[in-house]
Amino acid sequence: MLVLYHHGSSVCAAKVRLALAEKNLPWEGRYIDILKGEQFAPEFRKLNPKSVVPVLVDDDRVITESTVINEYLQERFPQPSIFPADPLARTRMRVWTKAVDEALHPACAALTFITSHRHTIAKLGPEKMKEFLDSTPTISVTPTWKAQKRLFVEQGFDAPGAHEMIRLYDYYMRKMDEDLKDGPWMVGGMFTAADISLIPYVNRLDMLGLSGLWERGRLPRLDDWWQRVKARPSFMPQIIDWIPESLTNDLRTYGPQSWPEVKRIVGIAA
Ligand SMILES: N[C@@H](CCC(=O)N[C@@H](CS)C(=O)NCC(=O)O)C(=O)O
Repeated sequence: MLVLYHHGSSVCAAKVRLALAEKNLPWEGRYIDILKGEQFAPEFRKLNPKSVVPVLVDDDRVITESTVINEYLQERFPQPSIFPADPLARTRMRVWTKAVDEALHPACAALTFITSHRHTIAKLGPEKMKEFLDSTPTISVTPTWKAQKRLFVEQGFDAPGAHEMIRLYDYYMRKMDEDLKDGPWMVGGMFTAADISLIPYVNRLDMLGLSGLWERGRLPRLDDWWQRVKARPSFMPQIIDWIPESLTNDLRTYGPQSWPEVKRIVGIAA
């Protein structure tokens, strides 16, 4: 039996839920509320010392890192495949899954905390919020996440590096649009792990009311890809339905308030 430790707001966990659905694999969930600090519980830390979701347990085998988990699922359950057959297309897919892990994910964590999660965390009250920030291990979402998360929560857009992270996010949206010239999917005609890796990150911007980054003709190929993604049967149940209502409300309330600032930072004319 496949057991997934996950959370509704986790982009990385969403990648794995999508892969499981696209491969028609049954799984059981263990819900870890990462905005309440459940990832810091000693039992979970035994599974992943970084205190991050997702974690996949396949019988007694523990697998961490969302991209590695999706590779494992592909190798263990090859059909239906989420990897292209052609080795060169596979390299293009992996360049994308690597970019997500190395750059887009830290940019997304920063943007989400700056625009919305800082307000959600504040609702914990000062004592619980301090405990939440203090509990992050030294090596977590990234090797510098502990200190950065605190600054993003405390200072929002004024935190050091905040603007660079937002420009980095936008850079990858533009890069997606460029690669989609060979579409309809990220590496050509087949829906692959590259699309799966990117969907939760585009959805995050959409939920935060920041879809102006690609709409109104700015990134038309990305806009079309996004419509195709939303029409897939896996989209609603694996992405949207898992996001708790209170969190959806926070993302949809606080996110759009930051659009004027985001627009200014990436240089979209008024
Ligand atoms: N490289 C890891 C990153 C996992 C990660 O950053 N998970 C986030 C949610 S997407 C998390 O659990 N964060 C907990 C925290 O910020 O304390 C992966 O791809 O699985």
